[in-house]
Amino acid sequence: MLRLYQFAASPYCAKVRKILDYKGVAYEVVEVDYVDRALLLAASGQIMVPALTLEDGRTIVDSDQIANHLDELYPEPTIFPPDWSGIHVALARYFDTELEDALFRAAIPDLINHYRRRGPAHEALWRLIRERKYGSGFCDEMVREHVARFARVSRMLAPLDATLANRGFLLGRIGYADFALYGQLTYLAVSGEVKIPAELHHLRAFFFRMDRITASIDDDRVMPPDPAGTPSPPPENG
Ligand SMILES: N[C@@H](CCC(=O)N[C@@H](CS)C(=O)NCC(=O)O)C(=O)O
Repeated sequence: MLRLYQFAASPYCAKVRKILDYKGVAYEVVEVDYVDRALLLAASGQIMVPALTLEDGRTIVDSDQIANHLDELYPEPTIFPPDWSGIHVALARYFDTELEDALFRAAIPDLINHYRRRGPAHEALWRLIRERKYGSGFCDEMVREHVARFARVSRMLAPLDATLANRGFLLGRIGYADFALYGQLTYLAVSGEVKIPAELHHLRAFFFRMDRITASIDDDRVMPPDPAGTPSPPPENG
């Protein structure tokens, strides 16, 4: 069985989990302790997640690399629809960089609480790593600016909400960009409550639609109704 090393709050790990679910590949999750990454280091030779141990015993890292490997190893159903692969990759790159940066900043109060619940050493190390990267005082600054940071995220997400008004997935048929967007949106669910703004109801419906993907999706291609009562467009229309 495949083994996924993850941090529960990592958007890149959420992307990989959902791709595995979509492909119906069985896997087990190893929740890596933020302050003791010995198991991850032993398996992958480095200390970042996601890392995935394959059936042949190799462990691969980086969600893009993992996605490509999984599509080669388990080609059906593909996450790179023929002729649409390039645009999926380009969109996913934007979600995993620029959109990630904005969502991460908006999620900082919830991320601090997430790591605080795991203990003072977890919170302290998490903050230290962020402040080394973004400068001292960064985390508290993001907490103070939370309203503005959240408003910026809403503005960035609005065109995606509009895109999803008439289709189930970003480019019609489900593909890599949908998995990347879903992963990044999990930043807005770190607290357990889904905080995608209510006015972005197509995007909220998309999130729940992706959330419900299990190995059974490819068997019948039928989605259960969206929780908000929004009728689901057919999963494939393009
Ligand atoms: N480009 C990588 C990014 C992975 C990444 O940034 N992982 C974060 C968790 S979201 C991590 O392991 N950070 C190390 C740390 O927080 O110490 C990917 O797509 O997998």
